[in-house]
Amino acid sequence: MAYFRSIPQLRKMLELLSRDKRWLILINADPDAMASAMALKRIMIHRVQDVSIAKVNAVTRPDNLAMVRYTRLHMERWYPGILPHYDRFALVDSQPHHHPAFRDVPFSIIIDHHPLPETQAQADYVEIKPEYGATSTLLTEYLYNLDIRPAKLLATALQFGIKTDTASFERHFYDVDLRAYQYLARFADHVLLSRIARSEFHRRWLDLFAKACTNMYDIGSGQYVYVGDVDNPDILVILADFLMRVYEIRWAAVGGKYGDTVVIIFRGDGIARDVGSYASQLFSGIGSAGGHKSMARAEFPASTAGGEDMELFIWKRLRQPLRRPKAAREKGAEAQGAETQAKKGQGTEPPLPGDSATAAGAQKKGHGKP
Ligand SMILES: [Mn+2]
Repeated sequence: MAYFRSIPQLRKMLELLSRDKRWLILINADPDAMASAMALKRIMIHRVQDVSIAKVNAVTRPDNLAMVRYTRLHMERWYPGILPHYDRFALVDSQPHHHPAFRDVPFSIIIDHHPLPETQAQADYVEIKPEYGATSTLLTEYLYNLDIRPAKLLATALQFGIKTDTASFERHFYDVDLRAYQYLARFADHVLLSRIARSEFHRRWLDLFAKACTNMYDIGSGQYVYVGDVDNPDILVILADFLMRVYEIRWAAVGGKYGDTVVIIFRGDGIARDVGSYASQLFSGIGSAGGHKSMARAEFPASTAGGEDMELFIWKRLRQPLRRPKAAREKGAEAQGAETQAKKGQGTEPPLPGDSATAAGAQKKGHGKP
């Protein structure tokens, strides 16, 4: 049984490749785009005079940087004057309307899996398959159809492309993505793949991890931490996700200041507390806040605290009494504990780390009372 569909129209793509032409593959660099570009370059390399890859964005995520480093991927940086250095252009994992830099490029090849726009892009060879979870899946089919056995680094890159775009097969994936992933496993380096996928943090973030781990305050069944100034609010998401990997932590609120804005990221198991309604009840009055049961975010101007210590300002707010949903009233759920604590806690300082037993005690006493 063949692994993949046969693609007779691929011949049309090969006809576009000639030995006297210099090709540039343009991408908006993410793992799927980078792996797809590597695969297309592999298809082109012995058929054209020269082929390069150029990215229109900077790669900053540590796992993506790890992919670039370990697969020894060389990419040019796009600049307005780059086009005259090449004769032909290809676009993978994007369509011309996705980025201003792509708009006026006369593409010969476009291969993508994002939804189709109303007017489809024009090129000599276009294949856009929204029913694929990753462009890497498409390119794996191309390699298979062309009898090109992917080398170790290319196979690993393609696997990482599929893994990323399908969130490790937790969303938007199809049979063909699984088949491609499975096929690539024969050629890929599993140790390298997990090294890339697990390169999740930058070294400069470790100070914030240290701060987060040593400055946590118990709030009912959850944890609150404020890390101060951050150069990108994404680190707050990473910290909150990290805390949720600790068995004892049922929900977490991680706050930080980004410029003049205070951002608080909420993460939870979706059971102990609906963090979406929690965030929205406590913070929508002073900024924007909301989310769903297990993920939420609040943002407000730092000036709202009126000069009060921000860590304390947020802590007080997190302990304010909540309007309790009916279901929670019936169950005598956590909101009650929070109310009891808030009354007791008024005017007091946040408990020091290690002082958590007191808060937990208050929480326990709160349970079961009418
Ligand atoms: Mn993609």
